[in-house]
Amino acid sequence: MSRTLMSGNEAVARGAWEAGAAVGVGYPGTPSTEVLENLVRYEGVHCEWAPNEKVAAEVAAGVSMAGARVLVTMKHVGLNVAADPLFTQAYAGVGGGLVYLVADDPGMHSSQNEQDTRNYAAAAKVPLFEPSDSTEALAFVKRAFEVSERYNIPVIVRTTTRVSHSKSLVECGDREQRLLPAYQKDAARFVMIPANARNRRVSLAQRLEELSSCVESCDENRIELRDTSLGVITSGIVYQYVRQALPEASVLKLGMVFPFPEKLILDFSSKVDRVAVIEELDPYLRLRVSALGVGVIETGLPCIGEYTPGIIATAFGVPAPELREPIKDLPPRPPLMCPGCPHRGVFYALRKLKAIVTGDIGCYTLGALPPLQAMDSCICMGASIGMAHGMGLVGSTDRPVVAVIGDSTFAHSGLTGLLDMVYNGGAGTVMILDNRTTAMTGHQGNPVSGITLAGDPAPAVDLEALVRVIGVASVREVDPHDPAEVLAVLREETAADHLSVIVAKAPCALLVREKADPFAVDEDACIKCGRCISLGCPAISKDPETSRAVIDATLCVGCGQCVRVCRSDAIMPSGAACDIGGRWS
Ligand SMILES: Cc1ncc(C[n+]2csc(CCOP(=O)(O)OP(=O)(O)O)c2C)c(N)n1
Repeated sequence: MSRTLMSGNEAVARGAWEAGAAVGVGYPGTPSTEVLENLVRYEGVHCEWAPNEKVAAEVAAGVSMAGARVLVTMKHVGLNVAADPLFTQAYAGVGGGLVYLVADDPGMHSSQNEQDTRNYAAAAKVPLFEPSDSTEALAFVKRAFEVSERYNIPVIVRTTTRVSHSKSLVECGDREQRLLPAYQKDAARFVMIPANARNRRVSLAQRLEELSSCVESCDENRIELRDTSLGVITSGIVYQYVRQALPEASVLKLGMVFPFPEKLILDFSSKVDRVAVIEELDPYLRLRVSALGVGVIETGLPCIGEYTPGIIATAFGVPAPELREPIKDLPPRPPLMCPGCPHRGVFYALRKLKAIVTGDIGCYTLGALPPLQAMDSCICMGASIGMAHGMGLVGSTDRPVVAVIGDSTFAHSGLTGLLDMVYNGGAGTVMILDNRTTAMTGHQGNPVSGITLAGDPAPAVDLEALVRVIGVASVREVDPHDPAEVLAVLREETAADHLSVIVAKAPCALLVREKADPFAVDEDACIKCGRCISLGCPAISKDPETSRAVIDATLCVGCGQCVRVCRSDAIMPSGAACDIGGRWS
């Protein structure tokens, strides 16, 4: 046994390894991404990225059916994608233990919505554990594997951003050695035709009944009696906040929140004068506690966003615990595309085209922000193509409609949208921004990038060949660092009456190790038109005295986009004449 400082994500990975998991599979998404990136470093466990969460859950279902333990990871919105296999897997049950690590993001630090995965556990009828720190993250994952096998059911471990990314001490143990049983067909369990599913539905009810007694006495749910004038029912990271804000209060700390421990709630409530329920996001616990007839005091705490110990203390009219305050008056740092980002040239051209852009999720979503502001929608991964098709069906605008999607997002859920357009005769324009990586979540490999999670080479899907073979009429490739070329091709394709895919191909600027020579502005030649500045490159600014453009040589990576959009040939490397092609006319 050794004690180590670990983040919640590192501890989840350690827990899966110690539990003897044979496979880890998932799709990246903050705050869950580092789980697999850590698990892959351990001996004896195979880890891989799937193109999306549904596929990840299905791979996990196969591993489990083959008798081995498996961890499947995703962020909260990923469970929307994986919900289909999860709900029916609960009926079928498991072979080897099957644990879903689902990371919620209260406050939407890096997500398109706030979702409370506890509701999914209740809806899919699968047990859910909620660790409040790294120690519990490790322990609960191991316990989740035991529960999964003992009760023959997939289990969710739900973390939130603060648990995933905060560090605390954990006790590391050894890896459980597990033998792989010989495969035995059990079609009545795994073939979910209605006749079998009806039986499994009854079986699921029985398994939940057995689990109901487990939650009443499990170690993960515990009563901490202190001053009995106030009893707080809580779970997850909020337990830590409650301990800081209300150190005297008695607490019922729930580590397993589905099935719901009704007897334990009633027992705790009978021991305290007043009951408060404190939880982030949805009133998951509060509604269930109230339904038992327990009077719950009004705290006025919101169901939106993240809590802090201070927010809880204020709600209870007690002094906020002394914590380090965030530094005030820091200069605002809005998210920006990096210098040399290939997405910038694409959005510059789309803005010039005055296109309606149905966007998608990735670094390129920053094209929605000033100064480019060239995106009209971003709903969920893969939505761009279906939305462009939908707009085309109504035909309410003369402006060209262009769907813009990244390579990882296209592999995740864009291909089916494109199939829909081909199938239904959609005549629109789709741009796939192929920067060879899943940049937004930290450069994970994907089916287009040619690299596996373990860092090994993989076949890289030929996007042009792929879209051609499914029936896209026109397939073009452009250099996104050449906005004039992008605009010219966009003009041609949006004017044509056919379905086209334009692949903008250039690696993510952060993957280009060799920085090209920086560019500089010739002060005499600059006519202060502001075109280069409207690219929104962090390396270019306006000199407050002369209003001329200035390039910060320490930031410039020499991508040449500004050279190409300059009206007066004022941008060049080291003062020399620049022979870069593709100038904007
Ligand atoms: C269902 C779902 N899963 C995961 C995520 C997290 N996520 C957001 S964008 C993205 C992929 C971005 O990669 P890509 O499309 O290649 O664009 P890039 O960032 O490289 O420009 C991921 C994994 C999410 N928002 N929704």
